[in-house]
Amino acid sequence: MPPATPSPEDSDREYFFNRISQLSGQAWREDPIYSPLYHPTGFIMSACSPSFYEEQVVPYAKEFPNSVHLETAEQWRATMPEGVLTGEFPGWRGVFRRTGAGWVFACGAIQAAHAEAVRLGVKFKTGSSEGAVTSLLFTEDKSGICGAVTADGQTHHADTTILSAGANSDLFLDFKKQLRPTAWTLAHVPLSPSEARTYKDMPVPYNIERGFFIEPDAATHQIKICDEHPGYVHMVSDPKTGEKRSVPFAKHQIPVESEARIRQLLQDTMPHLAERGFSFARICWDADTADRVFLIDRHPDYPSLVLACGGSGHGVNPMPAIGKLVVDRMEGKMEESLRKMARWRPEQAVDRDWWSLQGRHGAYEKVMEFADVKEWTRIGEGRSEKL
Ligand code: FSA
Repeated sequence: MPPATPSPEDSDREYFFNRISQLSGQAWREDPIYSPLYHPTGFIMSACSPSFYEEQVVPYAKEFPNSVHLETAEQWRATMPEGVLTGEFPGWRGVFRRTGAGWVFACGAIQAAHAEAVRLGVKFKTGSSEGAVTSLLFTEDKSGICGAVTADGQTHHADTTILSAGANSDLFLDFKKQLRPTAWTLAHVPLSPSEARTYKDMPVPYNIERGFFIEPDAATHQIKICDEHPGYVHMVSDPKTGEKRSVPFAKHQIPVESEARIRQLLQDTMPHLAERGFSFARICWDADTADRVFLIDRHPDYPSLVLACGGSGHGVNPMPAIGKLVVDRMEGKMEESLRKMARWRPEQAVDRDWWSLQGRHGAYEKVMEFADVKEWTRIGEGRSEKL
C-alpha cells in the first residue's frame, strides 16, 4: 500500500500509478468501509536472478530507501515470527519495507463494497442465470448499446451500461486486441489453528520469479500461495476472422507444473509445508492491456457504453480508486492526464504480440498455453487435500 505521492517530475505512467495509489491508499488507511480490510504488515520485494534483481528490486529499493536489505537465510527468517520461515532462501535477494505496505483482504473488500452499495440502494442480480450476462443489448438500428441480456433471457435496458467483467469483458465486444485474457495460478495450504496464530500479521514476501504468499485466512486458516510467471493463455480461433485470441474458462484445479512451482516456493521459504496437501486451487484470469494500464473510457462508437477493465494484474490495490475514476469519466471530469493514460487506445494493440512477457518473469520465462498442459491437479478427488 505505497503512500505514493504524485510529483511534477513523474512520467505520465508514473503519475497515473502514483495518483491512483494515493487515492486508494487513503481509502485503505482511512475509509471506514475499506480500512478494516487493510493489513499494514510490510512487504518484501525480491528476485533470484541478478539481472531481474537489477531490473525491478534495485529501483524499488531506491523508491523506498528505508527498506532493509535481505540476502542471507538468517536475514530472511528474521522478518517473520520464529518458526514461520525455515527455508534456506537459495539465491533470494530482496528489500523489506516494514511500514506503509502490506496486503488487503480482497474478498472482504468486495463484500464490504457490495454491502455499502446495497445500503445506498443498488439492486444486484447474481447467479448463473439471472446474474450472468450473455451479451450487450444493441439498439434496433445497431448504432448504440442500451443494456444487456442475461442467461435467463431477460433484457435489461439502461441509459448507460458499464462493462466491467475482467478478462470476460473481451467476450462481449471487439476490443481490437486491447485486452489479453491471461491466467495465473494459486493454491491454498491448510494450517492448524495454532499454526495460523503464529503466521498472523506476517509481511508479504513477493519474489518476481517465484511468487508470493500472504498470512492465513482468519476464518479458514488456509494460507494462499501464488507461483509467479508470465501467465497462461488459451488461444482459440475466432470463427468469424480466423484469428486466434485468448478465451477465459473456469477451472478449480491448476496445472501440475504449477503445483511443482508452488512446492518449490515452499521448499525455498517454508520447507516444513512443502509436502502438505493443497485444500483449494484456482486459475485466476486477468485482462492485460498492451501497456498494463487500465482501460477506463467511454466507447468511441457507443457513447452510452463505459468500459472499466484492463486491470493487468494491478487491480486489487487500486480497487477503491477505480470506482471514482469510472464515475469521473462518466461525468466528464476525469483528470486529463489519467484520462489520457486509461483511454480507449487500439493504436497501441495493432500487431499485438500475444506472447509478450509484459514485464513479468518466472517459470519458463514465457507466456504458457493451457492447451500444452499435460496434467492438472486433482484436489478434492482423493489426492493431496489432507493436512
Ligand atoms: O492485482 C493484484 O495485485 C493481483 S496479485 C499479483 C499478480 O499475481 C501478479 O503477481 C501477476 O504477475 C499477475 O499480474 C496477476 O497478479
